[in-house]
Amino acid sequence: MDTDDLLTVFEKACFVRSFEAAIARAHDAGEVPGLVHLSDGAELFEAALTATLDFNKDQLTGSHRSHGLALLAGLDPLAVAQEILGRAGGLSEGLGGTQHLLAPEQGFLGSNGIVGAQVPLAAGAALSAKTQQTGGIAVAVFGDGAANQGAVLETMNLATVLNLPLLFVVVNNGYGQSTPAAYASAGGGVLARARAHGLAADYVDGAKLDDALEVSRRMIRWVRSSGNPALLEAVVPRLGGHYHGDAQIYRDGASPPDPLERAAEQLLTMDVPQADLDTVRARTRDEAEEAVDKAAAAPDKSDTALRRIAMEAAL
Ligand SMILES: Cc1ncc(C[n+]2csc(CCOP(=O)(O)OP(=O)(O)O)c2C)c(N)n1
Repeated sequence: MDTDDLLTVFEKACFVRSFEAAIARAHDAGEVPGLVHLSDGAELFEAALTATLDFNKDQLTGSHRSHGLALLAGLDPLAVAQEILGRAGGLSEGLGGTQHLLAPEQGFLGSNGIVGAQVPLAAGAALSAKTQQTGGIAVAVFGDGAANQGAVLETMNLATVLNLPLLFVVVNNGYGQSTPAAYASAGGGVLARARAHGLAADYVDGAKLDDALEVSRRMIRWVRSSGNPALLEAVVPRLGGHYHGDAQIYRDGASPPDPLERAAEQLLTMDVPQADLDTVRARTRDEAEEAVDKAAAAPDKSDTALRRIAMEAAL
């Protein structure tokens, strides 16, 4: 595996981690309407997955936990931050917010607050790519909880029946909110269910840098060349709560290893100097913080602000 490719994935994942840390601080300061769901632990896998996509012709959809995917699709971090903070200049002028990030013209068909709803939308994009022969594919990223949704299972069926170039990606972080994945899923797990629907299906340890990149590449290339659907289950740790501020009383004290730390260790063994890793971390932190600070300075367009204006007008 090429060291530069792995380092690029590491850098993108570090950027997402720093960006969301800055979003969490903005949330603590009361700058973000609603709850924010951070991708702590999934950044590395999601950076590897998206590295192989071509956002000129592919379309990506994600769940309520998709700040990282929006950034990794190449959207302007300032516009993403402005959207999350409900500010002018956001992707949807601040009216969508954290769970409704959207830029289909840039290959990001959107994140979605309805668990599982992004999956049939991706099937539509895959059908469009197939019909118009663009060579593009669609990728739907969703959680282990969403894997139990009827719409997701129906989409597996439809994708096989229609031979859609659609990659289902289950980011299994072990929990659906506070419910352990193992408790909530019947039928031998999501891989068995996918195969029962006729999909090619594979698993990857999403906390391992080289595996994450290699398996993502293989699956994406296969979907693109065959035009058929497939499912990839990536197991990742959920390093934080379901949402930022979740007290997590349903979890025991053991904290899983951080994939970014593991990736840094691997890169060191590949003779990447410690100083380079430090530079990557510092650069991504500065860039991420600059975007979120700038966003906070933009005019508030969220419905919190609109409600406040309406209430003031009524007084
Ligand atoms: C249709 C629907 N049902 C329930 C909810 C409430 N809800 C929000 S996130 C969530 C858990 C989703 O778990 P998972 O799909 O594993 O994603 P994760 O949060 O772990 O990323 C639930 C039940 C919702 N938003 N939409």
